[in-house]
Order: sequence, then structure tokens, then C-alpha cells
Amino acid sequence: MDRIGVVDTMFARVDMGSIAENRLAGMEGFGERFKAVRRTVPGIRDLAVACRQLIERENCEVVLACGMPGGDDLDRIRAHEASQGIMMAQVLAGKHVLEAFVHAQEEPDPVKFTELCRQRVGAHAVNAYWLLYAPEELRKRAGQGVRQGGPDAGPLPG
Ligand code: RDL
Ligand code: RDL
Ligand code: RDL
Repeated sequence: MDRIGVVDTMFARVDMGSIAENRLAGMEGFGERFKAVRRTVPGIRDLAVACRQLIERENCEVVLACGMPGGDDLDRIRAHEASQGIMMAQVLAGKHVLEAFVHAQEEPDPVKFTELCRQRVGAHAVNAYWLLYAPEELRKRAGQGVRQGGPDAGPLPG
């Protein structure tokens, strides 16, 4: 059976990994063609190596890296470092690692923030599935201004 990896953090204030797992569980072929393999790490800077391990040791075909950078300057630097690590992990492994980050400063209202997490992580879980099983779904949306979590920007005229 194929494996899709999901890594999330204890630092996040929303259970992002469960959002991803639940979304994947609703996709066609779950439990037959593929399953989810879940790991949790302390914080965003620990995601990259966990993603690499899921690819190398657990044979995941694609991994979703879920994280929540906090709102201060140090957190923003950490987020940049974490992203660089995730980029390196996926390039070295030659497999996609989708970064589903939701930054604390994106939405001040806690209820809306949780909904933003649900939307973005869910959308990237579907993107991971599409990368693996339905690349034509991505191709259909080329240049369409697609966003994850907010309204789509849409295509420019002409
Ligand atoms: O390796 C242990 C920690 O350094 C690592 O888990 C960090 O990612 C934890 N962390 C910070 O140290 C920090 O300053 C996190 C953040 N900010 C953050 O904004 N979000 C995190 N972790 O998930
Ligand atoms: O790995 C999944 C996403 O993290 C990845 O596709 C990002 O490149 C998506 N993305 C952002 O997260 C962002 O904050 C993009 C932009 N900004 C951007 O300005 N342009 C993009 N993607 O094409
Ligand atoms: O245009 C509004 C947002 O799309 C823009 O502010 C993005 O930069 C927000 N964003 C992130 O900050 C991020 O870390 C997005 C993603 N990741 C993402 O994966 N997909 C997005 N936005 O559409």
C-alpha cells in the first residue's frame, strides 16, 4: 500500500495533523490504495528531518509538513529556517514535501484562525493526494490563482 506522510508539531495550537489525516481518510482509495503515516515533532524546525525519515525509512511517496509559526520576529526567522530545511529535505529525497504553515499573524480572531488552519491544511492534503494520484487536477487549475485557506485570487483577465 502507498503511504502519504503527515508531520505536525506540539507547538501548534491547532491539531493540524488530525485535520490532514481526516481529509486524507475521505479521499478515494484510503485504506486500500494508500494510508497515512503520522509523526509529531516539537516544533517547525524539527519538521524537515521527520519528513526525510518518513520518505527514506517509511517509504512515503509524498509528505505534508504542518506547522504554526508564532507571531514575533524570532518565530518568523524560525519559520524561514524551517522552510529552508523542508526545501532541502524534499530536494534531497526527490519527493514532494508540501509545507502547510499557518502564521499566527495571518488572522487575529481565534475562531477564524482555526478555520484558516482547517482550510489550508485540508487543501494541501488534497494537493498531496493530487500530486500522487491525479496530477490532471493540478493541471486543470494552472494559472487560476488558487489559494489555500483564503479565497482564490483568480486568474487575471486576458
Ligand atoms: O528543535 C527544538 C526547537 O528549537 C524547535 O522545535 C523549534 O521549531 C521550536 N520553535 C521555536 O524555537 C521558536 O522560536 C518554534 C517556533 N518558534 C514557532 O514559531 N513555531 C514552532 N516552533 O512550531
Ligand atoms: O508546499 C505547499 C506550499 O507551501 C507551497 O506551494 C507555497 O509555495 C505556496 N505559497 C505560499 O505559501 C506563500 O506564502 C506561495 C506564495 N506565498 C506565493 O507568493 N506564490 C506561490 N506560492 O506560488
Ligand atoms: O494572498 C493572501 C495569502 O495567500 C498570502 O498572505 C499568503 O502568503 C498566505 N500563506 C502563507 O503565509 C503560507 O505560509 C499561504 C500559504 N502558506 C499557502 O500555502 N497557501 C496560500 N497562502 O494560499
